[in-house]
Amino acid sequence: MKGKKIIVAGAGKSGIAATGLLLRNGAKVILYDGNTEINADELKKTFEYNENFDVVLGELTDEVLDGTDLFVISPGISLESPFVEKVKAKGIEIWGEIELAYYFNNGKIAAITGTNGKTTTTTLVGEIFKNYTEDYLVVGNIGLPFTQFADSTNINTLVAAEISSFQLETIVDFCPNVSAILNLTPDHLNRHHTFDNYADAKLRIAENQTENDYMIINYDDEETRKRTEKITNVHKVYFSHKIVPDEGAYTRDGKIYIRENDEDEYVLDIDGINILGEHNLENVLAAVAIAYYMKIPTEIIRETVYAFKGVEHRIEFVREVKGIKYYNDSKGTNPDAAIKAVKAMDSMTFLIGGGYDKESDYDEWVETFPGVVKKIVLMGATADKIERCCKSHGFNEIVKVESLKDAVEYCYEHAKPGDNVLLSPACASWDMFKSYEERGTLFKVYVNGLEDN
Ligand code: UMA
Repeated sequence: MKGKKIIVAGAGKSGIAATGLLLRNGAKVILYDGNTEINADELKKTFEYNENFDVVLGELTDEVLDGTDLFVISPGISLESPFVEKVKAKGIEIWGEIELAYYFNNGKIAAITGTNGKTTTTTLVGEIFKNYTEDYLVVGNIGLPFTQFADSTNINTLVAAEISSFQLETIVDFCPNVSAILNLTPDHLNRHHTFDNYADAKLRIAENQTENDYMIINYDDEETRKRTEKITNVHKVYFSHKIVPDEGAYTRDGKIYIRENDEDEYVLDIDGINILGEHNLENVLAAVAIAYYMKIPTEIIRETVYAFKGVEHRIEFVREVKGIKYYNDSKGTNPDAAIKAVKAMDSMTFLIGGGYDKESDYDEWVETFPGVVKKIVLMGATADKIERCCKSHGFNEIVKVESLKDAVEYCYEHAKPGDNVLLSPACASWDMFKSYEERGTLFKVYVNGLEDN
């Protein structure tokens, strides 16, 4: 890279990290962004090695492009953008930010993709690595660009990377030691146009892998299983909670096992998992298989899974008080996400809902209440609207409160041992809070303040 002229497109998180990496390693970098409102001078101050650095905003001219050795593109930029067409026409090589990170990487990579569950699985794999070694990274679509750390890795570094379809569209040689596809349902069709294109981008995660590498596949997700059938270049293993695969992770009699060379190794008891719902059992199975094939001892996998409380604000177990379990799902900011949380509840539940009005439709959410929700405790701008919706579905166990604190206190006074209390508002937080994070954090403060005697 030394002395090469490289254009980095996109001045978001990925572009800034990629620029920093390239400057540290002696390249001449032009950071390009279509947004002319960006302050170029401020941007220049970000980098220590800024004598080889320039910023171009707005239009990308032939003059800037001429003599360019490499074009590094951020995941948010479509390959169909007119300026990218221009780059292709000039025969300049295009790498995604992940490809650039891979070029500098010396570590062992577990790359995780799929439509849902990527963040939870990547976080759990990262926690497992953390309990095994100090030399680990959790990077990628999860929010920390891989390029920020790629050149500080060594052969012992373990990398847990969440990888999106956008990032996979622009790989060249990227080859993880272990790849995983969690599931495939249509998403990002505005960029990929068809489900086939989207799925094909995801499958590229295994494109450069060999028989010495592993690809972990969700057997129970038909789309994933079928679409990976044609892949033959990599050692494929499966995870399932329905069948016993020839090789991989599976469940039997309430336990998770790994099967390898016709031998079964016990990993953990499903009872010990603290993240709820079938979707989370799949995430745990995936993480177990990924960690196992990254050669992490099963005791460490077991201890980490037992200690893992999930991603913050997503069906996060907070505490048990007087036999009542409290869950924080403040990230349930729309009915779809909130439905997953209700479905994940394993006993009768006091549900705290309501918030900022995004004009969502609450019918499907309310339809999941019978047999699970004992009482809905409503607050915020949508309280009346949700109340009407509940009543129209014949669900009348409704209480309205003025604040989140009142909601927690009501549940504390009325729930019985064995019940759950779940904050999963199905609404954004902005009527009463700055963010869903603030709402979730306050919920935890109130719950942690409850007396347990
Ligand atoms: N830009 C242009 N021209 C364009 C489009 C964008 O110049 O045609 C510029 C914008 O003006 C902006 C910059 O590109 O300045 C933004 O780049 P970006 O969208 O790639 O954003 P980053 O901040 O670099 O964040 C990206 C990922 N974003 C996307 O894939 C859209 C982040 O995933 C990721 O966490 C981050 O890199 C670190 O690796 C976010 C995401 O929404 C969370 N991902 C999707 C998802 O999870 O569903 C795939």
